[in-house]
Amino acid sequence: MAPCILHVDMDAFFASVESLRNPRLTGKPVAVGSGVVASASYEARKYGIRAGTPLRKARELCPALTIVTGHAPIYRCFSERIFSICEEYSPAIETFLDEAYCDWRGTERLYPDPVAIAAEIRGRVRDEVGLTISAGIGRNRMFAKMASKSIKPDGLRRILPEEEEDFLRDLPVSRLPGVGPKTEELFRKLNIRTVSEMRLLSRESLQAMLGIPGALLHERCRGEDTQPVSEREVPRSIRRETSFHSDTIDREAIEGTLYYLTERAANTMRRQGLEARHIGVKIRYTDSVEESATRKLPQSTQLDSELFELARGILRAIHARRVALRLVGVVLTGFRRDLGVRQALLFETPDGAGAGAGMAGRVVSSVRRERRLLDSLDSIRGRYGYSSVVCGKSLHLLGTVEQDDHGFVLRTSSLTK
Ligand code: DCP
Ligand code: CA
Repeated sequence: MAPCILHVDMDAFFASVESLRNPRLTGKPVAVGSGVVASASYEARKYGIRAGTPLRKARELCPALTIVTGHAPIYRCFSERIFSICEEYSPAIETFLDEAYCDWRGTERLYPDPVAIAAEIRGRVRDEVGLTISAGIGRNRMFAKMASKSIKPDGLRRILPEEEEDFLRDLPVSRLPGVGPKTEELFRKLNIRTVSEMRLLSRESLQAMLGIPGALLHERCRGEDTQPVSEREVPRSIRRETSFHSDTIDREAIEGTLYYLTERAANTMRRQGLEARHIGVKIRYTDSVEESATRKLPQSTQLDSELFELARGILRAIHARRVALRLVGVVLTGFRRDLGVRQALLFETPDGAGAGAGMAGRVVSSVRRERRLLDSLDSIRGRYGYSSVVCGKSLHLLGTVEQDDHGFVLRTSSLTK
């Protein structure tokens, strides 16, 4: 099963929504922002107006420019509608402000032609929401994102594995995700302009130049990408859901699946160095009735146990009818970068008493212990496949649900990544 990632990105997002709300703006130069431009219509970009351009400068560049103050809650409604269309085709999806990554690995039988599905999603977004999006398909997140960026606006492009090298070789370094203006300038001083020139630098020298992002760039200029595309990207949500092999009312099976999905979502979250504040659960009954609810954790966490405890509470509260379930799903939201525990771990001494252990005592050290356990689980799973360790409530799935290297073979197969 070759990985297949779809990246969708809304075109001139804020500006396009404003044109939709006020059709007199359609086709005109429009900028949304206060102080500086946050989003510029493609017509405004012809005048050199970009995100970050001070509004005063933008007015000079284009006296006919219409400037609109932003309406964040309205933009959120639009992106949610677009994401929910994407979700119909892709059970594993990570969303950001106006972009989403859909992991299609394992959906080959369902969708043999990814380009046709991406075209269908684009068509539905245009017809049902009224906005244009650009879509890119690739073997990993980086290629998917570069594909969509390269075909903007209102485009669709797939980069096949055999086309990757031609795509990358002569690409200016600035087009590689993770290379901003400052990094580009550094490379220019070294006379490095293209991706293949960047490959001449060893991992060590890239790391010495740029720190951790240097190691990422060492991968990316070779077409590999094991990390989130850019530091700026903190997902809005990470969701994992699946239908059951057959509709079920068996509590062990349902909670076992919920545990497994929670673990998978949390594993993805930890790989991105994040912790979540909210967790939501969704169920769908045999008769297609859906229920969902979200709850807030007392504090952000990365721990499977804390997330699952709350998720199970939500499940028990919303699964009120004695009717079999067809689907269960979990969603993590309210992310922030994981600083606390990581810092505590850094200062830890071998006997387990770290900086601050005296103050917060037992709680901190048990959080640390679980976090350390999860770190080793994550790394074993990274190396030997997800199924190398089965824990917690997922044990209930053993023997009833088939497993492969990627994990339990769920009915919605793209989840088994
Ligand atoms: N945004 C912002 N400030 C920035 C950059 C972006 O507030 N410096 C907001 C406004 C954008 C939205 O985020 O509409 C998405 O950012 P993009 O970089 O994707 O820009 P657009 O969607 O506007 O344009 P594009 O068609 O290039 O994706
Ligand atoms: Ca965009």
